[in-house]
Amino acid sequence: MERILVTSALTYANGPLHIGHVAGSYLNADIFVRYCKLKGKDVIYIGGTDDHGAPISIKAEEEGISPQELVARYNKSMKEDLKKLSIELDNFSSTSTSEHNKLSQDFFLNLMDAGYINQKTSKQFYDKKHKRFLPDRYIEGICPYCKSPEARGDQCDSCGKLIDAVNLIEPRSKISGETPVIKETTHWYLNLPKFEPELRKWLETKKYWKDNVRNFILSWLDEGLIERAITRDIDWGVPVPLENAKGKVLYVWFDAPIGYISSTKEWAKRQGKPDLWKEYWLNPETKLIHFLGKDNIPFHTIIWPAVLSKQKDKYVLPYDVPANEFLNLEGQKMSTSRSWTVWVEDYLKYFEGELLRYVLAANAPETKDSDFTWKDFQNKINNDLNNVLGNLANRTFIFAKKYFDGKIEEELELSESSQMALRICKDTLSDVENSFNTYQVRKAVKSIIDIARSGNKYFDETKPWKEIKTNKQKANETLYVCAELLNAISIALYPILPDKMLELRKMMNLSGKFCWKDIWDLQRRFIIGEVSPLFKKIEDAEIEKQLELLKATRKGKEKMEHKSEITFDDFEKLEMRIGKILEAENIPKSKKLLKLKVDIGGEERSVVAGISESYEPKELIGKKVAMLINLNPRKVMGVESQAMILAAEDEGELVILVPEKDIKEGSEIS
Ligand code: B3M
Ligand code: ZN
Repeated sequence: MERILVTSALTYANGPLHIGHVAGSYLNADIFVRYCKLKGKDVIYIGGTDDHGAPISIKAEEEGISPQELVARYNKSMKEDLKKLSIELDNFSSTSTSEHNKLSQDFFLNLMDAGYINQKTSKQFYDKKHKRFLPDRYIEGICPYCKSPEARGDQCDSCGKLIDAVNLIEPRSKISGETPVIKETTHWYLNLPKFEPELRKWLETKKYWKDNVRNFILSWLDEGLIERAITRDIDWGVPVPLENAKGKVLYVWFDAPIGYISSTKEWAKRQGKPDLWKEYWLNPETKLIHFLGKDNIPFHTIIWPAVLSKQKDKYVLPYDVPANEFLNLEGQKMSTSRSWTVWVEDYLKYFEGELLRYVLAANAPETKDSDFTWKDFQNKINNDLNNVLGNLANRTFIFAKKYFDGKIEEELELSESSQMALRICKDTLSDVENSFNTYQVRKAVKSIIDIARSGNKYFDETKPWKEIKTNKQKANETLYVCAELLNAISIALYPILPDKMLELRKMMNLSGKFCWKDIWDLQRRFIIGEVSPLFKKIEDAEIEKQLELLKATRKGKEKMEHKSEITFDDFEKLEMRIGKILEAENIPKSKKLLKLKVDIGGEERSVVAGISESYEPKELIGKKVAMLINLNPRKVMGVESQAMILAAEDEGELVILVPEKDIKEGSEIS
């Protein structure tokens, strides 16, 4: 029997869930799973947190807590956030369980027995100050391929290439910031070149994979596979199960995908059928589908199938790997370290979870990077959901309640335009099926909203508000056709907006059990029950608030750049006094400069100040301000400046410094 096993990339448990995770692999997987369920397929959805690796131990060290505490915290918070977004995994596990440790060690030993692992001594970076090796993300430097300055020891985020840390240009230790030394260490390597012919043959059968995924793999293979170390010198991870490997752990990317299996095992146990996982993983008819972001492609399409294929048990290999590209935020690359992201828990303080599902689905980074902007969020909710879909439901229901006591009769004899409206809907639904089957969520969303759009047009053209006066049946016909469209939409849009569509069906007294079979059944009456608007408009002020919050969190995270220290003697050289502005005027042809005349205590100075974008000349006259008066005089646009006004800058706005109470001009500042 065909079974579908869907996974979402296991998220590093070093921070809470953000919209990049949702758009990258959770939402698209959830939508696909919900669609499969609509179709009555046997599908399970598995995921969890990736608890190992340098990002976790670095973060735990920073916070002064154990890695175990850290991962438990984020595993819990992610689980909660996913639930609030109606992302329903059958099991959400973590890779720091003992079951997972054991399974990963078995995987390693099986590969070793099969002759695919070699032990080698190699050179590695070592931090002398902290007396430890620096694997992967413990080291940063310039990418040897694309020259990005922020490459890490294992991978470059800019070009996606995997990196051998010793090839980094200008390497520096992430813990001490110092240039590391090179030391010898022993590791175990996966002999990828030995897999190459088999992998190529297997990939030949994957012509149906998305182009972005295939291209990525082909370029990888063409560069030639090399042996990859699958062990590390750190103390957080799955211990290498060998006598001579004390203190070494498995590389996080070796054990992480095994987490899909350990999570499925955990699920089976929870079902009270501990062997049930085998019916998925050890069944050649299972379709194993990994949803993930593009930076995870090589691990899932080359290393993971290689590892899976040499186990004692005969595991199914990935059937498809529908990788997404990246989601940017307001035109810039998302970055958690720079706080340029939207955390799900923050989002949920202001808006409903399903609205985010809609916008991320409509704008999914399926074939190229896409951009999340708050303005687009507002537009999509207000236009597609409120003005188009919400409006169709609202006008149909209100009309039915007002003139027909909520009862809409079926109509067998339909006018040309009614038949046409139904035909458009039916044709579009088969496009929608095709889109869902091929993970093209954006297209599916667009088609479904188009059904609602054509429904509104049909409503406008048939004018039931006119017909009701002369031909009640005609008015009923319009309502009947619109109700059929709404029924179809409620099922087709269920994978994207499950709770909203349940609400919609409740208003129409339709079954709350969603099933694709019920999408087309032109033989029924509808009874409209209690109705309320499905969506409400998002106001400009709500969006401005989000933009402000985004800017504010980022500002807090920006590193302040400091100048080098000076001595007190240096400071003493500055002569600063309070000056009173006597005159102020614009300097012709200059956008920023004002010409001022200032009294610094019985002596007048001419000053050029770059503050005209923040102040009008006349508001300055009479003000007392802080000034530096012994800077060499300079000519600016033909005017001599004999002193400087002190001002502070806040997001481009200059604010002049004034004494806290009125004091004499000429008073010295110290
Ligand atoms: N944790 C990388 C990531 O979160 C990694 C995925 C593991 S999937 C088995 O993007
Ligand atoms: Zn690069």
